[in-house]
Amino acid sequence: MKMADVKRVVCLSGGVGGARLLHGLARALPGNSLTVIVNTGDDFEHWGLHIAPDLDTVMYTLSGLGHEARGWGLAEESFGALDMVKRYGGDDWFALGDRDLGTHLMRTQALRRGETLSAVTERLFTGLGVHTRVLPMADELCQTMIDTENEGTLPFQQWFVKRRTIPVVKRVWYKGTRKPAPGVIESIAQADLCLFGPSNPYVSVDPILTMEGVREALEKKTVVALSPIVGGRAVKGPLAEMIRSLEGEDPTPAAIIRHYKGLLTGMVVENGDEPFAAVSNCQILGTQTVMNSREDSFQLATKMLEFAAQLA
Ligand code: FO1
Repeated sequence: MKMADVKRVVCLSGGVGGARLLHGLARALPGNSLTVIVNTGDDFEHWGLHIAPDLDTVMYTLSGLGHEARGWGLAEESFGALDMVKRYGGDDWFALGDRDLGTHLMRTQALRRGETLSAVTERLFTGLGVHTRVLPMADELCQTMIDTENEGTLPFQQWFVKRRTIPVVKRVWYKGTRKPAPGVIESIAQADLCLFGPSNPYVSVDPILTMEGVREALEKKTVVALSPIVGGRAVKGPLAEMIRSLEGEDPTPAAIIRHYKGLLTGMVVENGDEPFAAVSNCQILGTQTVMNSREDSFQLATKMLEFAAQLA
């Protein structure tokens, strides 16, 4: 397929790395052609509010309001409310900023009056001037649960933020709905290309794949992933250790390809990583994949789209 014939693209995404690629994809594609399906397995209730970290990371990144270096939260932020919670002896392990709180208040209020997560997500994105179509993977909760070696089962944020990913992971599973949000299956079915951001397979992409019909819809499509492993290390987060503990393998792009069990048509890997990505029936493009600027994201998105189009 020629790039000019690509009309609809779907990208599955987690938080930080995925959001950086999305920024480039949104720039590289004509308006209305990109649909993003975001992991909500990280969602949880904190201080009585519904927090959706990956949706917010995508929203803040696409709107240009995000904290570039940290990857999550807002760039211009203060933590006065958090300081007060600390003084009262409340839960202070999850850093909600003062401006960020506005997002959680609006979302929680809307959910309590019966609006769906999809509907409030659309309203919040539009409010920040983001017109890319972004769908949560589900309207109801489906929470990523981590079985650890020494500390039992922890909900994702307790393991990731409170325990700083120290407890060794034995198993990852998903508790809650399997019903995808409206538009999820349809957007995949209508897509010319499907992409996976450089997101952690176990805690960012797999939750989306467990939604009913998602894997089956993707099996009919050209699916290209951006490798979250570069030079034998995770670009961000605990993925390398998870591959070791969950698969008993070294962290390589090939381990990620095998994990998806035949779902990937192609993978984009870092220059030099091609020999570590050799798995039959999966085509490889080696290029610069680490995104240190908006220009890097745009260049990488363009190359990934051209590669995927050529495989379609
Ligand atoms: N990540 C942290 O490591 N520590 C935090 O205190 C923290 C607060 C936070 C607040 C709002 C938000 O949207 C995200 C936040 N994150 C924080 C990031 C987030 O929990 C993780 O990066 C994702 O869930 C993993 O994709």
